[in-house]
Amino acid sequence: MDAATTAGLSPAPTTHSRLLAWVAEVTALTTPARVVWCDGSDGEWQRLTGQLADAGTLVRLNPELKPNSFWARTDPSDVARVEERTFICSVDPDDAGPTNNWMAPEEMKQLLGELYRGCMAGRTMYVIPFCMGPLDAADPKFGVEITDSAYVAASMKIMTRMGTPVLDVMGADAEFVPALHSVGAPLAPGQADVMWPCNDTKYIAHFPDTREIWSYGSGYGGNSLLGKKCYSLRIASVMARDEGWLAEHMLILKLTSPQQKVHYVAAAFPSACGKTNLAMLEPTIGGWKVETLGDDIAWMRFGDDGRLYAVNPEYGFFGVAPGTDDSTNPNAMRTLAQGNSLFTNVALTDDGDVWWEGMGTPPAHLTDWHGNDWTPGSGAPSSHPNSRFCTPISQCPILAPEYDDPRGVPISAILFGGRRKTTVPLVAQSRDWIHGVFMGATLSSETTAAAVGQVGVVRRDPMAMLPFIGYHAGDYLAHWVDLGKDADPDKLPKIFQVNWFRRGDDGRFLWPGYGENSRVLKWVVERLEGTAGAVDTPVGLVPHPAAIDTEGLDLAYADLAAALHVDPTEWAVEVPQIAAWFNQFGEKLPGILWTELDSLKERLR
Ligand code: SAT
Ligand code: MN
Repeated sequence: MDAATTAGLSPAPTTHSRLLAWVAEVTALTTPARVVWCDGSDGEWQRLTGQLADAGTLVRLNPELKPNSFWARTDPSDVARVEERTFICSVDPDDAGPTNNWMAPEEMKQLLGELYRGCMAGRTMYVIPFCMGPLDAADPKFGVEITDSAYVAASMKIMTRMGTPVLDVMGADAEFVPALHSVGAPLAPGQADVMWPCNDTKYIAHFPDTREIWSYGSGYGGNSLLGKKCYSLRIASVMARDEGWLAEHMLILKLTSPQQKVHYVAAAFPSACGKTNLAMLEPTIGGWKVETLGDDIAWMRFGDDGRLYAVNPEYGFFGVAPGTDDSTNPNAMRTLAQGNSLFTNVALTDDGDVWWEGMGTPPAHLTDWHGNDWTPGSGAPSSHPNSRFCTPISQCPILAPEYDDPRGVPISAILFGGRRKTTVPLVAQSRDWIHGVFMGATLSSETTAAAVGQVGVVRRDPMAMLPFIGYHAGDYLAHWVDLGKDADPDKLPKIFQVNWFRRGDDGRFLWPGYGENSRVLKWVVERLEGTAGAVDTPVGLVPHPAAIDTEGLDLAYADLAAALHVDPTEWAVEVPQIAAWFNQFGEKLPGILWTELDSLKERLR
């Protein structure tokens, strides 16, 4: 079947023969009713969102409150990433390692090939050329997503550089990552569609050896917007291993001190632990300024000057909605106020705006994420804890102008953070690169609603990349170690560990977080510039409470001291857990990380 004729629209807008062949092959396999090549235009957005609104998948929000914006509700079973159904299909099972699900590539392709057969019947197949990172990069990273979800096509316009400009730069033979997605819900002739088509059977499959992505059964962001976690982390981490760079789950921010000194900071936190809030932070200390470059993913390469430069491959924010408001993240609220956004699984107000938990006093009536009437007495939250906003990065009022610079920005500091009630101090600086890699390798966090499964369980999450490393985690840690070996230590970013989430014995947060985290960033900068002191503790260099600027902050000294406290008995519990964590990587774990663990044990004695 010929894609262009099936479309009954314009002919395929490319002469890229491998792309045309792949589109023809997928068309023949999945038998869509029509094929549409996405051009990325505003007209196309209007068409897609209009059709989705007609179909009942989207509800148009009040244009006076949220112009050109829409509310979506998913099937209640399709609300988060499905890590159990996510596979790294390397040829050698050892390349997937103990932290990934593995299936042989031929076996997965056979299995999914059967599921894909006829799976787009009655639907439109969208072909979305996209580029992760600036199009004018020296080595632009292209992808093409084929999907039968108009919601995905519309979301990809926000999250990536996509459409005709990408095809133009791809020309006739550029390399690209083929990324196939289907919701797995074919329509028989005359069959009415449902609001959120998806399938109980789900597979999120990656083929790192051939750099392909096949996703089936889910329409939810992280499972279906394949440029994001699937490409920019799982596949890109493999590219990065092979090409000597890093693809990381990190925000990028620009920090300017009152003396007008600029530092760029990258920070890794697991999903739903506040990356978007930190990326858009409004400092509470005078004279400091934060600007945003990215809130989720950083690609980092060494520049000719020996420094590590970071680029945000994305073009939008896909942030957790609940907890976001004018006090916790005013810049996100200003970004959203401009409209042009999709909101998924939040609540709808009676005047056609969105609402979610954390926005202050709830209205007397809402439509909740299930589509039901909701009142403050309803008992259950109005919004799913992993409900999301999807909004263009260009609307961020504190966007750093260099966010679009293909050379990226030189990183001075890397923060590794997790959500831990106990043990881990508010901030600690590593002694050197290897100690910093050890901090990242042993990072742990309580699980959140961003992935299907139990919430609040502590798990190790190396560099906040546990669900996103596209190869053996031991090899990944060795890659981090190796990059430091060849680099000039003075030019390497300094590595810090942070924990905004430590609690007192009474369960209350010891540190206020949000904008107040600027006080921790200030100490980080003072460490970079050699002007702040630190206490040498068994786990790293920790500020004395007096070294944190608390001017204007209503915080008991005892709470700050407790937030910074390193308790050897708590850490003694951690040591065997780290050893068990390391043991599963066998020979692949760089020996130097065992040496780091031994030194930690020694210092704890
Ligand atoms: O749904 S996403 O995977 O894109 C968000 C996240 O879990 O970080
Ligand atoms: Mn994320």
